[in-house]
Amino acid sequence: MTSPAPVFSLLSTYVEYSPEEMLDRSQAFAALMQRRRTVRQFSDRPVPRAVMDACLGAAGTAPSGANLQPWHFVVISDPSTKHAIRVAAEREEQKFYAIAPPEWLAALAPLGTDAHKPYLEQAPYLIAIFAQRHGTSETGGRVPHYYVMESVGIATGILITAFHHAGLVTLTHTPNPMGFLNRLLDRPGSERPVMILVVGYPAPDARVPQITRKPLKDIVTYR
Ligand code: IYR
Repeated sequence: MTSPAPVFSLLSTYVEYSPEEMLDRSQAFAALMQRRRTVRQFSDRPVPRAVMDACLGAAGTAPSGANLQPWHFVVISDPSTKHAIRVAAEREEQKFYAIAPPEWLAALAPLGTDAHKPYLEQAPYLIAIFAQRHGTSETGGRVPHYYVMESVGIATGILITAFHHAGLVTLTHTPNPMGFLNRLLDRPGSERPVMILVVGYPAPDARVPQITRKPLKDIVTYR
């Protein structure tokens, strides 16, 4: 198999900051991220489609295995599709909460979650995130993908960050199992549903659990 020679151009998009500015920027960004909270009570206020496009465009810049970009985002605003997703997700979640191991339920207890998922209908947008296990060539053949879950995880992290930066809130929701998303959203079996990202404004009275983040010393080792 012959591969085309790589084509390079000069790195023209890089911007260097002075050490002071670099410190300012990194600290301001860390402070911005410290304000991010996962929210489970959403307003039904609409969110402009152009904001969705911009945040999804940011997610699409994620690095990926061999730059094959093995992700697909289905953005759902249609009320009947949201309703169908809520019904299917709550059905799975009722089973999950009934049979989940006690230690799993104990770990979840501080978050106050249950099988009731009204936000799946209240929030203006749900994004079903799919990982493409393989791609398809123009002739219908299978194109292998590499580091699929890592790539989709990075893209999802950028997406969550982009929404937070834009002034919206998100919830990473993972009904288990999620195969119903392929059926409801007409996605092929080669795509694995990874999660539903719920996006919108918080409800005016939204409450979040009092939880803490590990300090740097517990998550970082310099050597
Ligand atoms: N998927 C369920 C349970 C759940 C599991 C974990 I791990 C969480 O961090 C949160 C919830 C639900 O969405 O309720």
